[in-house]
Amino acid sequence: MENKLKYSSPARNFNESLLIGNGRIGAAVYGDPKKDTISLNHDTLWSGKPRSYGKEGAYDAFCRAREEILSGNIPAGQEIIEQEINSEWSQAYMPMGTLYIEANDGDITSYRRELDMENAVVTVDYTSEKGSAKREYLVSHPHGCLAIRCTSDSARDYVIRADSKLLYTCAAIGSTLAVSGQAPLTVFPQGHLPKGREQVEYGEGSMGFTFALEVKTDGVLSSDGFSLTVSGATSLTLLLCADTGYTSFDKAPDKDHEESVFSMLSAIAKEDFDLIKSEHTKDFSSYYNRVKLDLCANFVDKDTDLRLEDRGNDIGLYELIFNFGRYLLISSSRYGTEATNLQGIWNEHIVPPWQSNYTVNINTEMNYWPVHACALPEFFEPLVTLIKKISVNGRETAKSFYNAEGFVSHHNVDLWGMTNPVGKDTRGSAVYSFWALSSGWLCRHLFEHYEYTLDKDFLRDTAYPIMKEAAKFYLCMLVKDENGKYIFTPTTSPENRFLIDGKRYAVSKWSTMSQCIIAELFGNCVKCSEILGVDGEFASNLREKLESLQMHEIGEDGRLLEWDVQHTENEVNHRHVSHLYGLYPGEFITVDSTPELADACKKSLECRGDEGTGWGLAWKACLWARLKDGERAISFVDTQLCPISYEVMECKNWDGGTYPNLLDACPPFQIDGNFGVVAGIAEMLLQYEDGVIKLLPALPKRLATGSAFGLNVKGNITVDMEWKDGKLTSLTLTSPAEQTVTVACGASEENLTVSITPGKPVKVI
Ligand code: FUC
Repeated sequence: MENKLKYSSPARNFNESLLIGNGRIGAAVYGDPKKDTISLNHDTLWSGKPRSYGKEGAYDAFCRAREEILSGNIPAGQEIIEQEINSEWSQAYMPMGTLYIEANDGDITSYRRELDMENAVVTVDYTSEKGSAKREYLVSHPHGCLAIRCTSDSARDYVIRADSKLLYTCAAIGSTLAVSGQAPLTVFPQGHLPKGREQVEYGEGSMGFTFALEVKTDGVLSSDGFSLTVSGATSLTLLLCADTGYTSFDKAPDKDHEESVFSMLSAIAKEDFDLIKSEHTKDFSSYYNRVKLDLCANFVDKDTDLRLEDRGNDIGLYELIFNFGRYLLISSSRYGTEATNLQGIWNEHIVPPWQSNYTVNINTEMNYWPVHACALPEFFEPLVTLIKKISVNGRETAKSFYNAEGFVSHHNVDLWGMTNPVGKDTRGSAVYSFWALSSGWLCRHLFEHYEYTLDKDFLRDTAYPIMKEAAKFYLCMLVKDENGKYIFTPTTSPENRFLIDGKRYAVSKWSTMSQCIIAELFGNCVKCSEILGVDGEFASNLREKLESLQMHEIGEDGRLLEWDVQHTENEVNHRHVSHLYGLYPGEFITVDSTPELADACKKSLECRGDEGTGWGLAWKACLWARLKDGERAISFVDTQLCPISYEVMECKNWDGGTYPNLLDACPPFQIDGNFGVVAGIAEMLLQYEDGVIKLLPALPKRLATGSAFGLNVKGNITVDMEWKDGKLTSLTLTSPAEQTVTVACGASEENLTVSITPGKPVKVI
């Protein structure tokens, strides 16, 4: 199994650095022995503070906009939305600081840099004029710190410094170096600077932060007040803790972070690096090794960045990208931490691309697509935390913008749980911001968590109460159209536009994705009511709406309709494929049960083309896998593995790929594609469709022989399987829940019925 990323030179920028993290602290390691750079993040360090999520006059404007759209005047309706409804932007995820380790090594004669994903340790082994040396870097979850050890066979001198791009002060005293600072109160997104404002503004009440490190060495330690100097050391250990003022999304960030950092640091300062490392690797590998994918690849003795050139032939790369996504998930989404944002927990920019926020019209959801299939249900909890925030703040938004019950969120969320549509005073903003469906989409994840884990307590106490409030919002909003169908209106289809008289518009009477998300939420609420034996009347109301809810339609050209009418699209190859939600992640369309709709999806995909952003490619891999076309599915993984130079920092043509450090290039770096591709590969091997477990449903020829151990499927079932020349040769199912399941193997029509006894592996084949 491929578990290592390997390089023969230090990173030149972030896109070549190696990422480590414990969900809270994130670090990007550059690994240059002479001047090492380690950029640091903390998952709660964001600009901003709690605010209100309503807007005066918004509901009145909404009513007027709705009237215009329903009467066919899209330009007038969209104008009202953009001028009178759209509101404040989200805040941004901040870089915390950078740590530098300088050493007097002289010329380097040999160099290796590796990330061992199974143990979550980065190592740099090198030889310089002074002899050989090694560096190890890890972020420990059990000890809550970043730990770095530099060892060498002869003495070295080091200088250790730190700084931050935010407002900060730095102090070095004794063996400690500490940085304290303040995040901005407001960061405006790139390209959206209101007149008379600064891109980055500081002000009262924003988030403070501290990080501090303790040095342990056999050398002589001194300091000049700002940096630490170590002379004549063969061993140097740095232990770093960090914290911010954040306590809760609805409270001023006023925690004493300095006090908390120093108490954490003093608690671990005595710990030996070897002990920290052994507890860390034990902890990390226990999650990482839950799943094992072996595609019988030949060993390739090449640096990882060079292997990307041979994508499509180098089978081990599929294992590597699959394992890397799981590695990133375990490193960034620990129980009790914040959900992974656009850049996971790793961001170096003070004005990051798209604020490094939660973009919830595909990106955040994609981050959590692989979590259950890859047997990491605990790592889903941070998303629940995020959903809980919006379920509170979104009540104000529902009331203020729509005069509706329940709660709603739009396309952006931040640490503070913002829920309003963004794009204040911005012409053209409706295409991304006027989309009130993320609260519905996020609820699919809550119900899915139950379906995988069968955790009824979670369903009763957490998932269903939130789902019900989300459903109430859409219930209030539905109106009957002239055909007697319930529609959610007006809306958009993220982030696509169509042409009217040669001009681009985005707001429509209804969109397929909006309808699908509502249908799914209502359907799942009905299931909850049955499982929990509650809310019978509410469920009947939902059932009644479901019967007349506008759903999929096929256009004259055989494609699935994206909007209420077959508009001429502004961009036929648009990167989003929102109207295919019902195929993936939704479960409305399958090749067997709805073949016509499946064909329409195929046509839509063909027409959209085979290019895309990193996440767009991953989504298409999942969609083709659901269409049972393994060859097409894997071709998107190959395109995603297309090397993107470390120097490419922004998007030009939405051509996605992979940076040298295997991070997904939207471009720029966006972590969603790394997670989406894991889901895509898992979908090729295992699906759950219409109550049937489908094994190897979309197996590409080049993955004809292999094994996968530990993948999970709905029903709390763990699947271990081996296959040879495209045929399943061994299958074992295990579950803590007694149940009888139906299993279909490969393309064969024959279904098997399997009875599972709790905790006892059942060998089916
Ligand atoms: C949506 C996408 C972009 C990008 C951004 C973060 O706006 O359309 O491609 O992923 O989110």
